[in-house]
Amino acid sequence: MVQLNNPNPNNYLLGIDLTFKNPQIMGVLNITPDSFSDGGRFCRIENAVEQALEMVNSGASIIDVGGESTRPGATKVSVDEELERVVPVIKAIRLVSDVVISVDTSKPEVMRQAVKAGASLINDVYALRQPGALDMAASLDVGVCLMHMQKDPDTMQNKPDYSEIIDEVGSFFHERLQACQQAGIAESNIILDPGFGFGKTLAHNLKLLAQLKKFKQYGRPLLVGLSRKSMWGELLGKKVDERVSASVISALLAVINGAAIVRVHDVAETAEALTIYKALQLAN
Ligand code: 7PJ
Repeated sequence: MVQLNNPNPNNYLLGIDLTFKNPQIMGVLNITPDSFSDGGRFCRIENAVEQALEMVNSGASIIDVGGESTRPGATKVSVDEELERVVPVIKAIRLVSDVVISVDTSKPEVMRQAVKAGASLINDVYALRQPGALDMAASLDVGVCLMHMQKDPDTMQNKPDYSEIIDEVGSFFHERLQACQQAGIAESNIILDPGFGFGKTLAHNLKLLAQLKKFKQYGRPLLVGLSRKSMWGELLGKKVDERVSASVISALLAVINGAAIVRVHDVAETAEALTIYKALQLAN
């Protein structure tokens, strides 16, 4: 695997200590027309804020606001539509809470307006590979999560193929860290994510989780999203609404294996698991 010469020991980002000793919960807030009751625009925003506050009260320190689904086959959303979905919600959350707000987007203009509205982390499943994204992230000077994905959301689950997945994801991190450095993005702003389910088979996902610690050599906090993913459907034969246990158990395993942040839907349940984990660490 490619080694970085100077892994940056500074893991204090977004006002949070992002070491494995202090694992953080990122709560998922999807803003799509069908994700909230159909009571018009204001009702949608109010609903989203309520859901965000509930996640904060349950133990989330980051809320990830997303307006475009990245699931295979999901319809694409225009810049204007995505802006209309996420910007009012980010503004409204910012008015009532100082929680860290992350924007799940790959579009430079959405990054710009989301940060202006109060977001301080860009969560980009394309790892700033879309035109203009690197320069935009550099100019905004906020946190950036670089996620690994093989191919794109429409093609990624069509025979994912690696000669050595740990090496290939590691090389990708190395390449993106260099691209960020060249664009002028501070290394201390960067979080890395192996991208579970994004161009990976069940076997690939399991290997990444089992060997997650290897990615700590890059010296950056690791973010992991395993919540409700189809890999649990495949392994356990569970439908999406029956994957809470799998999600909580795998979030805990990810933290034990070095994740600094877990991106989850079931915040309260995950917080219980992490509270037990932290209590055990203190007792040791
Ligand atoms: C991830 C994500 C993930 C990061 C999604 C889903 C699919 N962002 N956005 N990592 N997954 N950073 O939640 O099932 O794993 S959307």
